[in-house]
Amino acid sequence: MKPIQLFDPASSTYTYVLFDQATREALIIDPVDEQIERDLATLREYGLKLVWTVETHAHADHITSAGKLAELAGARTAAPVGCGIGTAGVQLQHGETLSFGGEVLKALHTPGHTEGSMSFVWRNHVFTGDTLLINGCGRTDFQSGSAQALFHSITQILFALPDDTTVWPGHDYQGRTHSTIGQEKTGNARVAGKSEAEFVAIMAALNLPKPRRIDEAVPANLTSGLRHDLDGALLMQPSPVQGGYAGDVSAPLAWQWVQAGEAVLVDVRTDAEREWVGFVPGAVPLAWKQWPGMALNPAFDEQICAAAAGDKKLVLMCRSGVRSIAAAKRATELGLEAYNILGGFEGDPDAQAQRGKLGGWRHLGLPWRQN
Ligand SMILES: N[C@@H](CCC(=O)N[C@@H](CS)C(=O)NCC(=O)O)C(=O)O
Ligand SMILES: [Fe+2]
Repeated sequence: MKPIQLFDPASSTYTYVLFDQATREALIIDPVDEQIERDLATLREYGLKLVWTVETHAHADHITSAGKLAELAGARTAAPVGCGIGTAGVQLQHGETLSFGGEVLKALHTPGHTEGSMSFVWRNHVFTGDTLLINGCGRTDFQSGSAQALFHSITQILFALPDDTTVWPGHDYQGRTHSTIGQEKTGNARVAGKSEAEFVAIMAALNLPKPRRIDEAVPANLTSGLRHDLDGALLMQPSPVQGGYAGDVSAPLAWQWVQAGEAVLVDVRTDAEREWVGFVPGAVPLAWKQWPGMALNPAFDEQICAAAAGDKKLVLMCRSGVRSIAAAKRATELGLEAYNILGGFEGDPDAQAQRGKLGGWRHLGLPWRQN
């Protein structure tokens, strides 16, 4: 079985779609924002259900469509833990796997092009991102790149794979599509037969111009591509409100704050709702019930103050973003900095219609589980 290989001519980026033949569950590696219509059409054409979007690294030359694909196709987002992509629902560790149907993709930490870069193994294929290119390799002069680390990643990690493993690179600037580990071991001009010192000298002498879109692309990619357009910019800022609490935040921004240790997520749905629909890992469960006495409920007050642990922001989530406003107002009365998560866990159909997006926590690729 082979991956579907797709090409973005503007950035010479390869995107890969892998799928399980029996269940039609699919995974996409390094999707490009401008190609989202092509990618959705590809999924439709093959009859696939996208379950994962995966990044090899935070790209410097194009913007990912991961956040949009999560919303439009219902996929979950995964990215290497060392890349700082705070909005990705799964922060991949070395050796970790992702399943799609009966198929498994395994993450290998291959730093060098960037500190967090990963390659991914599926059957006898390896998706090398910009770690190993055909007869080349990614540059190492930005994003905590390191020629020493790259040499180690290529020669010790990737070259340890069987020689007949097919290499699918993140880019090719000369129209080549794939190679093998064996071919790169013997023929890659930068590494074959080279010492680490020779490799480091080659990389130091490259003097490549800065990628054209780096200043725009890297920040956008740190939020799964959600920051670069007007809507995305709005998604990644709290919107102030008049009504007695700190503001409204999108689920991706709330999640980024939680990942950064700045905020605590409080799930104000009931236990029964959580069990029925789904949990967010690490959220503090503290139900806000819609009855008049709730605003003077000492147990709620005590627990929400404890959740804030002194000075953390609180981000409050309910099913569709209504009860969480009442709860945020009460927390504000108690002197806490409390925000409402727009759309809640499920998404508010009216709000979605008005804003055109904001599908709620579980449609945005953020982490949740069934029980
Ligand atoms: N001209 C391209 C440069 C792209 C570039 O620098 N690509 C990186 C990967 S993000 C790389 O490692 N290129 C290796 C090379 O050009 O040899 C642009 O402006 O986007
Ligand atoms: Fe790159």
